[in-house]
Amino acid sequence: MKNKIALVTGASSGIGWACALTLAKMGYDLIATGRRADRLEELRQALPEGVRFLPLIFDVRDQKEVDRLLTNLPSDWASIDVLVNNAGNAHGLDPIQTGSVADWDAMIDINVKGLLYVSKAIIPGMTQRNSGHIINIGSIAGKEVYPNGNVYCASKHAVDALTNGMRMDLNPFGIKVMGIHPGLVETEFSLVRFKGDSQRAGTVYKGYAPLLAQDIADIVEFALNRPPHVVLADVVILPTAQASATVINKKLTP
Ligand code: NDP
Ligand code: 8X3
Repeated sequence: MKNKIALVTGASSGIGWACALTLAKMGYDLIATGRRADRLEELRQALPEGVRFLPLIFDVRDQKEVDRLLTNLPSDWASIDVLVNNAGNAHGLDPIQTGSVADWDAMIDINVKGLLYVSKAIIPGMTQRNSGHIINIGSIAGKEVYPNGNVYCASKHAVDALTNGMRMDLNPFGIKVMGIHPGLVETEFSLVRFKGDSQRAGTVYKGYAPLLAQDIADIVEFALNRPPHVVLADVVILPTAQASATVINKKLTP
């Protein structure tokens, strides 16, 4: 029997990488996307032997390119069973009065519009087949707002709203739609947020045990292993040391 096919956006790093690897280990054929081709080649090397793998290099902001690549997949890749909308980042951590328009554009264009562009290309195949599972990676920042998080939080609130809206609209087709909303996960996220300042990025994860990207991939695996009548609609996952977006116990040693 033909393997199922999973597409993970932002698989070149962090949560997306861990999800991609986990899906491959679960036996899915894997489409992995990102802008960094070299990283996707590294991912290929890390996959179990024999996994069918299709790396696609594009910026999720480029709607024409997203559409061109994802609606013209080779026929043996076109029936996507699982879509993990993960690509995204925070850009900056500034009060609204001094925030950068370029950062705002990046977060809205990548985290919100990019997710929509990818979904728009993939959903028609799922509705045609009356099956599929969409997993949107939101954030605790999509459930709460924190100081200086303004536009990042808004973008992740949008992801939360879109996830719920997708679940409603796709309900007649039996398509499962899930949101996963992590707290602090140690990835390249803070390095991107602080524009390559590794010292500042490192402090975010000091003094407590943050989540690992694999913790999120484990939720994906659990969700996909539920029987057909069950969807995990909404999961918030935090490090034990984190009680909310702003309450983090940095004295709680693991
Ligand atoms: P990373 O920076 O490690 O990974 C981000 C991924 O997104 C990379 O693979 C990157 O690929 C991809 N990406 C970013 N911008 C674009 C773009 N314009 N076009 C295509 N791909 C893009 O961070 P995380 O793994 O932590 O982040 C993954 C998701 O998890 C994000 O949506 C983030 O908001 C969310 N999240 C993260 C948390 C954390 O604490 N780390 C907590 C809650 C949610 P490339 O650069 O190769 O394009
Ligand atoms: C990433 C988690 O708290 O840095 O979405 O916004 S947080």
